[in-house]
Amino acid sequence: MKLHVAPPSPRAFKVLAVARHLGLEFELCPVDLLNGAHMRPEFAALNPNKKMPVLEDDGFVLWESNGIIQYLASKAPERGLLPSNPRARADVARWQFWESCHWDPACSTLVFEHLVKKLFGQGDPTPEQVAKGEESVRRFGEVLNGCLAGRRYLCGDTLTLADFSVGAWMNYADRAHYPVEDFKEIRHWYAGLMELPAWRESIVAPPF
Ligand SMILES: N[C@@H](CCC(=O)N[C@@H](CS)C(=O)NCC(=O)O)C(=O)O
Repeated sequence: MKLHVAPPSPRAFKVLAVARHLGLEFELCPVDLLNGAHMRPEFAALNPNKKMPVLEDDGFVLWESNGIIQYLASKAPERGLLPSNPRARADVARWQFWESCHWDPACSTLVFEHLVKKLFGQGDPTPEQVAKGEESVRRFGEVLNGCLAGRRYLCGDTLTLADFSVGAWMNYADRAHYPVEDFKEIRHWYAGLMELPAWRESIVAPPF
């Protein structure tokens, strides 16, 4: 199995962390976004969106990070990252959709403004964009913080894909200045995720 990833990205992180947590064997194929490797025809043939991450498994090609981690989880169903009980499974799916629709756009706005722009030589953060990102992180962070109250993990007592999808963005909370200092439940939950060996192993020093 090949994982085409740019490891500093949270979207790559969740894929790598889930694969490692499950002990799956894979070949890490780095995608050099800085040098436009994702724009080359051979990469576009794998993902016409010209975006990483992409999984290749014996002729099967899959893109979209949340889709990829669902596929990885299905290789080790006994580990419970994607429960089979319909309600528990729907709860995990709910948080993964929430991450794609709300949390990713909120956090990635701040990651882009504070970190990525510098890396690509695109100038200083744009104040209006920073304000927009902060407002969204506050709005959706409040939801996340409230739902985490009294829970060890996002969907209850058991670690699931929801924690990987949503938690991946927290790796940049300090560096990208997310306004989450007052969200104690989020901080506490994230500290627990950081104790997972696969989580720590998948955090790489960002190139910025
Ligand atoms: N929804 C996609 C987003 C993938 C994505 O935006 N990847 C970025 C890097 S974090 C990328 O490859 N960007 C290159 C580009 O858009 O040119 C996922 O979760 O897999």
